[in-house]
Amino acid sequence: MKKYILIVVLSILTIAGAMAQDIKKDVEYGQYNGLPRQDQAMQKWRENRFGQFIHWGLYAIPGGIWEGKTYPYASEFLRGSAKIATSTWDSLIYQFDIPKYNPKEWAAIAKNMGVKYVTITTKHHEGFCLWPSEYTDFDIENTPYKKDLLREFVDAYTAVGIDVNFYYSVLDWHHPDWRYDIKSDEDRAAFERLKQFTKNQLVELVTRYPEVKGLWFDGTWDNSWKKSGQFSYELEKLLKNKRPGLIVNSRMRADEHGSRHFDSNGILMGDYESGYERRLPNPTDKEVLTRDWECCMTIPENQWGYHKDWSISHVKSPLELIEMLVQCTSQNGNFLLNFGPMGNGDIRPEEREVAKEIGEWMKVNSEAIYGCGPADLEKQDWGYYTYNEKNGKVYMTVFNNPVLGKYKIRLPKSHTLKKASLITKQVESLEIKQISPTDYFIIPDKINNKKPFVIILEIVDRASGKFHQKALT
Ligand code: FHN
Repeated sequence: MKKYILIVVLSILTIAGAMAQDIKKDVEYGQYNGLPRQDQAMQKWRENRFGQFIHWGLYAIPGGIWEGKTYPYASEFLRGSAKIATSTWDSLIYQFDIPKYNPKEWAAIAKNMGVKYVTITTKHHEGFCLWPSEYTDFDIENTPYKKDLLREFVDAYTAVGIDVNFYYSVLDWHHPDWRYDIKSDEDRAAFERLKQFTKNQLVELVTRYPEVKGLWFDGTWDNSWKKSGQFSYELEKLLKNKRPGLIVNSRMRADEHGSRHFDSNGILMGDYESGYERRLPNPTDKEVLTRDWECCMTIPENQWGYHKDWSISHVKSPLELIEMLVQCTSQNGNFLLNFGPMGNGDIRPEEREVAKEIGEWMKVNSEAIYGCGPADLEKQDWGYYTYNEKNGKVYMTVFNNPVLGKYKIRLPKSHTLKKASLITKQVESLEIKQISPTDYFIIPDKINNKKPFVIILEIVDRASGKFHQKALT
């Protein structure tokens, strides 16, 4: 008898649990424009695939070292790691002389690396503004440099055809009205002022620099911002009205219940997901294919701003970074690779080298990246498939060489592999052997593969003879 009672109770609990999952919360201040966005600006963002992130601020001056001591934690957090008083930190503004700052050279380095967009920190958590802001004195105008470095930056990158986006930290260690939480009327009043300041600065940015394509929000994880769901919704609306086509990341938003990135019903907010920081999805994760997303990545372990000592953590090689870029593309994501310019305005030699090597690879293989996305084919161990919807071609970028010396491809039965060729010799065909109704080997002749390389596949539907179409499987 007891057993039956237990079964009945468990069944009731299971049904109740399932019903609870179906219950939707009312969300008024969630997703603003409906996803996925298909307008031209968003399509361009998607096709770009590869971007450069730039973290530059006062933290570049000490570069992770304070009074002779090296602090291994992220250099842009040195103020906290070394327990430096706000007034001491803020006085670094008088040392922000940047004799080596050459935005045209920065843009040339980025262009040669193959990026199509850049995202620069206009204001990081320390509160220092790279542009002359009407709303604070803690800005470029009060440095020895004085000039609007952001204008020079926007002009240089725009001139070489790289889309410019602005990173903006809502969290502000300099501003007296910043609150981590709102626990009193005084907090509420202060944070209202901070919200007004934030709004003013953002409107100022999109007005002063009409070239800006997107805003990349950060420092939005504290309770104070999570309690500002309606405000961030209205801010998104205001900014998008001022600058049609503007693209914002999911970090900008919380809904009115305090849920970040995704609203209380699991719907993405902003225009793309920006939660992949220094990590990538599992390469076989299909869930990410359903949305736009971006991974931002550091070259060392966790340094965004300039740190003088890169020996304290693993520094990723260009090949590791290329693999991340390809993986992102294969899973419908963009890859944003970070650079931390030095306190004098120069780009450190290690970053120049990374940019050069990635650029050399991109010059040969970027056809497998730009405008590409997932291929809907079963992932194989040699690397990643990417697919260009416009030309119908599938690209396989090989990172791991099988000891068999041949690369396995698995297609749906409805399709057949018509041709395989190296991206570098597209007129010549590689040998193909079909080994089952679905499986093929591509047998390379001689491939000089010290670097990842790309094979282009022409896959056709047996019935129509047409190129590979999305949603094959
Ligand atoms: O704390 C920051 C960090 O310095 C850096 O700006 C990254 C970039 O995604 N965002 C924050 C941590 O999430």
